[in-house]
Amino acid sequence: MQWMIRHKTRPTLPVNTDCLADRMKAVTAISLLQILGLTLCSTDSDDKVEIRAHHHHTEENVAIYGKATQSSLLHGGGAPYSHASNAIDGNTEATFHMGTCTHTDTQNNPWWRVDLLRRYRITSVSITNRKDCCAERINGAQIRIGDSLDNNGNSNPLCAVVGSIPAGWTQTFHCSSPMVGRLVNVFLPGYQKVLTLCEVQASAVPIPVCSGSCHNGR
Ligand SMILES: [Ca+2]
Repeated sequence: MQWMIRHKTRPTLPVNTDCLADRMKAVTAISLLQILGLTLCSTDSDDKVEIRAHHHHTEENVAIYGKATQSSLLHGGGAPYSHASNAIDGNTEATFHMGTCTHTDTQNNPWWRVDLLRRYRITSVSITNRKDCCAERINGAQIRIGDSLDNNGNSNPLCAVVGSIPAGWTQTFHCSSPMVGRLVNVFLPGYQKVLTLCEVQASAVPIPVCSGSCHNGR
């Protein structure tokens, strides 16, 4: 029987466990690595175990690490203030002309999306609403989380629906249970709508990447 200990920055180290002493060393090493916060994963073979670095993360806003896009851009002179990335610039200033809010054109079913670039377990999403006007525009927006780009991601599972957010306020919407995905959409269904978001924050922890099933951390 052979145990394989892998680390993403180190070569694979075969450990011969043919005798009891070597087996005990391997078990001790695995236990120590688990204590250090590494993830133990099994491969398809019962004879191999993979150990991957996995830090025990606390929740944080992961949206700022992502890449944002939206269904349209306000036309005319306001366009430079309206880009999708303004909702993940880490700035909750809510006066539109400060240049840290998004703004679609007037259209049917506008949407905004952030690709988090990896999968996370997301517990809540916070939205900062525009302060200087038009606070009611956000009413009815749907927060959707998942991995599919079908319908631009707007058909992914629903986390929450925005009732209303007072002008300039940041309001947090908790999914009924944590949701896994790399895409977070804010979708505003309806005829001739405008979607403006001054900041979107997704509170989440990363999902460990394992080739097999993970026994510690998932
Ligand atoms: Ca912002």
